[in-house]
Amino acid sequence: PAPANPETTDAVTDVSVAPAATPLVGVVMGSDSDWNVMSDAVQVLRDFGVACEVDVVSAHRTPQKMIDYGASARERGLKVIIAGAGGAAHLPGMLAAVTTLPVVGVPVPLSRLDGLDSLLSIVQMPAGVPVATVSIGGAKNAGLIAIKVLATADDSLRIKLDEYALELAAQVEQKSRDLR
Ligand code: RP5
Repeated sequence: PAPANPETTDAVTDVSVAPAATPLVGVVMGSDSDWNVMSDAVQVLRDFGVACEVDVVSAHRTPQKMIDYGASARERGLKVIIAGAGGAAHLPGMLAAVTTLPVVGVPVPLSRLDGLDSLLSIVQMPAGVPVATVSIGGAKNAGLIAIKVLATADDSLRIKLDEYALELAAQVEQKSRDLR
């Protein structure tokens, strides 16, 4: 069974999604088994206070749901879609084919081939149908890309991103001091 709502499933109790606000980012994955990777995207969105929706949408097992999801995403108010899948990972590309929203693809590593199959399936899109592909398992960066897209029209998010960058730099400096 798919974790359509992360607040209601045991596997995802460590991440909650603000239910009240209109979701700006759709986080979808090909299987509930992708959640361990994709929860990183939801976590960073939550950390920045960005409302998102989470669903399992399979290009192969629920193709009509996938098309409906992509085709309705903009009118439902989403600004960015983050799509993760593993193996023959067609979900991000197929969503990109049916929406004008930016799609960020997350290659999910499976036990065989270590995610290289997922990466190549997602990154090798034909010209005209782009998917912004992050690294294998890079769901956190997918969330940050979505936040950066939203920040182009939201100064409060831009300020949070500036603070985030400062914090990253401070962490590096602290680790450097610890080494010395
Ligand atoms: C892909 O197949 C999913 O994105 C998942 O990464 C992979 C395996 O799915 P399960 O067999 O675990 O449901 O479509």
